[in-house]
This record gives sequence, structure tokens and C-alpha cells, in this order.
Amino acid sequence: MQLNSSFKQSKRLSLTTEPNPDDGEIDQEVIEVPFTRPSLSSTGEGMGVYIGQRSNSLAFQKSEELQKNFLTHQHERQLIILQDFPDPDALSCAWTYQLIAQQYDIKCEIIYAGTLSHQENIALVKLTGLPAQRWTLQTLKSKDLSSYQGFVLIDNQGTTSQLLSSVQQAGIPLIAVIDHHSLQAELKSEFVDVRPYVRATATIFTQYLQAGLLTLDSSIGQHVKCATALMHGLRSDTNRLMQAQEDDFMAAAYLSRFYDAQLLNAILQANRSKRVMDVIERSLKNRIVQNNFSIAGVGYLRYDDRDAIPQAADFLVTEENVHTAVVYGIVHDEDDELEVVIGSLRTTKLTLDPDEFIKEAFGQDSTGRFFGGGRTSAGGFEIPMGFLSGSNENSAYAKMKWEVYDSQIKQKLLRLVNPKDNPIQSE
Ligand SMILES: [Mn+2]
Repeated sequence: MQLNSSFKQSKRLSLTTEPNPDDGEIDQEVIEVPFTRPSLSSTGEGMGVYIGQRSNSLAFQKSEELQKNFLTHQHERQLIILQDFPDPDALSCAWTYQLIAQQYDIKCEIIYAGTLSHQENIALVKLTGLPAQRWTLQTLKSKDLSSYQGFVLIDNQGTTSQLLSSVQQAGIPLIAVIDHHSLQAELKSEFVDVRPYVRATATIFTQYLQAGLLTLDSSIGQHVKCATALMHGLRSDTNRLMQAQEDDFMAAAYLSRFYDAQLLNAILQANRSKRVMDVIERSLKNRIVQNNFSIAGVGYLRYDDRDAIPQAADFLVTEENVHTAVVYGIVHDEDDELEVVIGSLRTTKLTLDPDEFIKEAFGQDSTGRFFGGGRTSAGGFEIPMGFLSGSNENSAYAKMKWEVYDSQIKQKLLRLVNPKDNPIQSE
């Protein structure tokens, strides 16, 4: 069930034994105990409502147990080991664990040995800032493993990670296993929460959140991003909720209070290369927001990746309080040593005419041709760099050139964005 065909890397999982939904396992696994409020929960809010009646007692019991485990490991450092090709379920849960652990001054590093091969995984990590690191066996050798007092397996049981044996050989104890694959082997772990009848580990982690292990707050950006990541993990392991069961739906319902639908949408638009994601990341990092305009220069990019610029603008315009985004960069064609500044504008503001805006901002060349124009809600521009093209092997020159173009474009845009001397009404 967790093996979604869209996640090819999952094929490498050996954890494929799936419970038969008809074998009654679900009811056998869960002890029916009347709902009682645990001492654990500080928020408790909505718990009885949002966690399926069948499993709430187990979810509570495990949350309480996990909290005790955190308490005994305060101020320590832990490694969270994911499968070599981690999927959104694994990544989002590892991040949630890290955030919960922080409250106990436990510092966790989220590591995997392979790659983020799927577009959506790359998108997830880049767009949410999810703190996962790739550690190869080589990396492991360069680390002082004695500084870690424990390791944790999330959404796997160690059978899909190259890192496991080295970490075990270093004598680091296994602190927790939290997974929804069938039990692979008896694991010597302090804490075990393996629930094969749950469709996503993200459901288990959401239940921990509901039980009060971490109080999500919509005004904290990281919480919103983490909730979005969990929603993505939950959706991708349940084939967009089509295979979700009551617990998974309840978890999704809870996450719906906190997640960012637009961010999730951006993550799901996954037909993007890694280089495109890098450009979007740069646009996020470099953007300046003024008077509801978001402006971002992304530096140099290859000709093949020029489509990343409109995609970045599409993404930036989804930010709260932004109605117009302009993203630009220097696109170079290696063969011809040709360079051109390419920019895109996206707006949701009905009274802003992209064509007029771009023509006003950048004007015309010596032959009277405008550098760009637009249509409803979108526009673009191209400024040839002529004599200044090429010679980028001299990095100081390349940097200087970018800085000049970057400041000139910003000056021209900000002249219009700034209402003081704004010839086009933009509010
Ligand atoms: Mn999973």
C-alpha cells in the first residue's frame, strides 16, 4: 500500500510485506480501551475527535512512551537514519521527530546514503527547507560518531540503509523505531512503534502531534512547512488518500488546520529538474518583497533551464501578501557565448497590466523595440547583453557583471513599485 507506483525508488525497499486488509489484523492489533485523557497532553484539543476511536488508546500510549524516552535522552545527539532513497513519508516524519526532540534539547541529524531521486522529493526538501543530509559511507568515515548517543529509524527498520551497519559497529544504540512496514526482525530498540496496518508513518507522527508531543502553531513558518510535508507524506503513501483509512483521514483532517495548500501544490508540480528547483530555491532566497511585489534575481543559468524563471515567478506569486512577482537571471548559451537577461512577471492583481508595467520599467532599445511585454497576469522581458557577453571563466568578472545587471533591473522595477513616484497605479 505504501508502494506508490509514482515512487520508483520504493522498489528498492525490501519492506514489502503488506498486511492483507481482510485478515482482521487491524482489530487484533488494537486493544479496545475506553478513551482516557493522558497526563501527557498539554493541548489534548480535538484528540478524541480526530484520532479514530479504534486506535486512539494505542496512539496515546505510544505518545506517552515516546515522551518518556525523550526525557531520558535530554541534551543528547541522535542520528535519524532514513532509507537510502527516502520518500516524502520518511522525510516529513524525520523532520517532525527532529522538531519534537528539540524541545528536550536533543539535536538530531536526518541522514540518508542514496539520493533524492524523485522530483517531488527534491521539491519537498528544497521548498520546505527540510533539513535532511546525504551522508555516504565516505561521509560517515569523516564523522566523529562518538558524539552521537543514539540513532533512530523512521519509516524503515534499517534494512534499506547502507548506513546501518557502520552506525551499529560504532556502538551507537538504537533508541527508536517508528514505522508502518511489517516488522522485519526483532530490533533491540528502547522504543518501538511499528504499526503495519497504518498506511503512512505520517499518520503515526500526526497522532503524536495531536497527543501533544508538539503543539503546532500556524504562525510559526517551520510548523506550517512541517505540516505541509506531513500532508505530502501522508498523501503520497496512500495514493493521494485513495487508499487511506480512517486514521489516515483523521490525521489529514488535523493537518489541514496547519498546512499550506499552495506550498503543497508547488511541491506536487514535480516535472521539474533539480536545476530548476535550484533556481526556484535561489529565487526564494534572493527575493525582496516591497509593496506586495516580490523581486528576485537568480544569477546565471543555462539555456536549457531558462524555463525555471517563469516557474520561479509562478511560485513566488503564491506567497501571502504578494500580488506580483518578477524573477530574472542571465541565461547563457555556452556554444555561442551569447548571453541575455531573461525575466518573467506574474501577477494576480487585476488592475496591473503586465505589458504596460514591463514596457514602462525597461523601455526600448535603440531601434525602438521594447525589451518585453505581456498579457493578462503574465509578462516577460529579454535584454541582450551584447558586448558584455561571455568571459565568465573569470569569476570575478562574471560576479561583477551579474551585480551590475541585478542592481540596474532592481532600480528600474523599484521605481514603479515604490508608490511615491509611481507612474502606474499599483495601489
Ligand atoms: Mn511510508
